Amino acid sequence: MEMFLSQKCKKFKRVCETGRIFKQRKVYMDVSKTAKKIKEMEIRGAGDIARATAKALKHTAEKSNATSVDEFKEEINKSKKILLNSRPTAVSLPNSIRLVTKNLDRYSDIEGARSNIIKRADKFILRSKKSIKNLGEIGSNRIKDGDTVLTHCNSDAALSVIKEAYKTKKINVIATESRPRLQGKITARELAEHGVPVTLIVDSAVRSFMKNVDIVVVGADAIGVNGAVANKIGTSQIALAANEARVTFMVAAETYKFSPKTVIGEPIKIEERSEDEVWKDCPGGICIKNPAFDFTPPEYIDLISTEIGLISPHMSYAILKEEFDWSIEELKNS
Ligand code: RUB
Repeated sequence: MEMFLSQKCKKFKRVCETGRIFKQRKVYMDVSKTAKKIKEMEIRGAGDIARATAKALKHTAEKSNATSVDEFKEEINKSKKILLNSRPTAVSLPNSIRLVTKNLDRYSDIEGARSNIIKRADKFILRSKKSIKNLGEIGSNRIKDGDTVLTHCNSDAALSVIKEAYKTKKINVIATESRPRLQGKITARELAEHGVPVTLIVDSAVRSFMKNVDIVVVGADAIGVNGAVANKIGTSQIALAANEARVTFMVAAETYKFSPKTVIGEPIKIEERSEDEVWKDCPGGICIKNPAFDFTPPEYIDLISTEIGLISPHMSYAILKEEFDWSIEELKNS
């Protein structure tokens, strides 16, 4: 009889364990879906990537069936890893994780840890949206009535500056196509729907048009401690053409686009995407390179419009110090 009971007990335990693993897998399934969407660019643009990341961590916390705080922390850490592997250049992704999971180690009970993640994720998403609005208002003051603005790719931050300027000034926008994924078409459509006069040009036409441009406004995926800006491939060529024509070059970026790890010498990684994006049925014997981003050196950047004001790229260290309260030791170990 005793043996029979212990066998039943073991079976019951196995069923419970399988159920727990299944529920755990379900938690990761949601995070994996978000990571896949980011990788395949269904979710794209550094700000959207950051907000989707915060939302995915919030869902992990909400859905967790962990039975101990250590198990909960393990689930969050695993979710972090899945998300981190999705796209390498947008520093907004690790920054969003850093801000949402901050202080997690301090919690010794599941409910405390859970509500900390949920609150922080909501706060980050709200703050991110407010930042875009604020930097738009600030940056728009640099656009004058009658200006022609050139923008590249599709950036919510850059569009916020442009749309804010359009509220009170007559402006024209030139949007570049942004090969190979053609995000410039999203920008052109969005501006046209907003009523802003917009002209779409191919990327190679930038220098020809630069003589008609008053100000360039682009977004950022990451900004290094030296003030260099990583943004959609082609941005640095536009900066070069703007510099030659003495046209103001402004970057619109929330402060969570600054990269803390560059302070300790970690380089910003430029994502290399599939060659299929450039030429799907490419014949043999041809090598295709498809870097998604490039670096614009600080010398070519006049201003960065952030939610806490207009800054010179040379102020990057100060922004990093103010935004993220880290020590060098912490950065080395994170
Ligand atoms: C998008 C891109 C955008 C920045 C900033 O590249 O380079 O300029 O991400 O965007 P991709 P936002 O399409 O490859 O993601 O201001 O929306 O954060």
